[in-house]
Amino acid sequence: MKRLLALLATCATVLGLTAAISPQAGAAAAAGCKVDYTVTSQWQGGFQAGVKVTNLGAPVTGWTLTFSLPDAGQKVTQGWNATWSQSGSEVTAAGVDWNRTLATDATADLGFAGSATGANPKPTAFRLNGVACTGSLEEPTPDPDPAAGTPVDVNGQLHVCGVNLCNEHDRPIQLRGMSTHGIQWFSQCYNTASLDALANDWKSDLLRIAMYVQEDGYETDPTGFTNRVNGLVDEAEARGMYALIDFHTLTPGDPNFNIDRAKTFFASVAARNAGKKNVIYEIANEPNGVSWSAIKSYAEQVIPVIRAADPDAVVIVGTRGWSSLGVSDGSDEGEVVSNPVNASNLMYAFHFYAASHKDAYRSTVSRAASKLPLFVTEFGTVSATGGGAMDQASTTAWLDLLDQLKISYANWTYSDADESSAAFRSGTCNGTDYSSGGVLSESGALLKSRISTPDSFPTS
Ligand code: IDC
Repeated sequence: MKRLLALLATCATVLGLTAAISPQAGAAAAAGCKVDYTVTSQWQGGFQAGVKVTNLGAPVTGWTLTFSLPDAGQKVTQGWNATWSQSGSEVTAAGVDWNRTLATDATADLGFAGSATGANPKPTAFRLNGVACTGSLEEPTPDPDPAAGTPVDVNGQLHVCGVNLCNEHDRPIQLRGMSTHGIQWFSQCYNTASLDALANDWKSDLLRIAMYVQEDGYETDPTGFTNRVNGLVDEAEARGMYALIDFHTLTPGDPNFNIDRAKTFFASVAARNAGKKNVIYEIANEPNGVSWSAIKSYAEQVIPVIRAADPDAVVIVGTRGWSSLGVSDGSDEGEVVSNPVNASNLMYAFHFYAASHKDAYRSTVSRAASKLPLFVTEFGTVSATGGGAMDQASTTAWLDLLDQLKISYANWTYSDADESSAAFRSGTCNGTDYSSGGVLSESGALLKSRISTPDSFPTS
């Protein structure tokens, strides 16, 4: 009897499908919703998929997306950006706090990892709050005319526009790229072959240059480190990538401890690089154990030094609690919103480590993104120690969210450090191969697959 019911259900699904592709039925149900379903990767016994749902009807607050998985061997094992459950072939994804309100034409990007023991057909019968999503069979339309050229060719000098990072055409863009490890330890990883791979194979839009101030960094040799940073700015420029100059303060956590060094360093790099279009200045990596007002005071002293030499460059300032917008210190973005840095063309840094920082941090970013210009100048796929297991589900939830909000990001690290956050396997930088799949860590493989997809920089 059970089997018969299942069979009937399958027939109903197939019938539903047939009805949906007939032109009359498609036109009649156009007001419901649309789903773009994409299998982003597939392997023996499993797969990962993205589900982008667009609400074509009246605004909703609180929603449930249901669909069925046609093959009995298909099971959702993990999901993100929604609360997921499965009963038989029926899958349910319920909106979570940062996407539960969907205006008309608004979209939510969900995803899941699944097992598939047999065939892995596309799901059917997508319904949003019970209404059929007749757009589910549409193929996404490819960008008819993707802009040619490198990221810097296409976007030119950047500036902050509202809460976004905009290009020279005054259109919001998202930059996706990688951060170096500490250049005092890993300079062997930044050479012609590795930077070619970053620009050409990874199609990275940016290189973040992490110049630690302490821990054998800048303070031990200011001239030497300034020259090394400038050299990497030139390497990035030659390959059409943006260069994020990161004054990597970490311990001590109060950036004011380094304020004289910051003024000297930024006066020099800003004067030297003022004529370039590819430079962004990040003035304090991760303030910690210090109030927002102390960070703001530091920023208001360092920014004028940069502006005096390079008036039009974007500047990014770290936030309280290791650049968590205060969340890791029990605060939130409110302290910045109510007391912003007195400077224009400025963005605020947000950092996360996917295995440590999850829903509460994502909610903060979703909320803050409509009030503050945010740039994820550093994040890891692993725990905040830089090690431990990669959290694929949380990383994917984060990256989907950043894509949706057009928030730029750089991943820690483009290096072969002996820790799971590194993109390359230990020992890679002793050789010359940065391109084959074999040199990538688990984290590197995931990041390369995300960063190397085509950019869609608007030019008009
Ligand atoms: C870590 C490195 C590790 C190094 C340590 C030294 O991964 O090899 O020994 O710094 O300070 C941050 C920091 C970043 C950390 C990273 C991982 O910005 O410097 O790198 N992390 O712990 N914030 C959160 C995590």
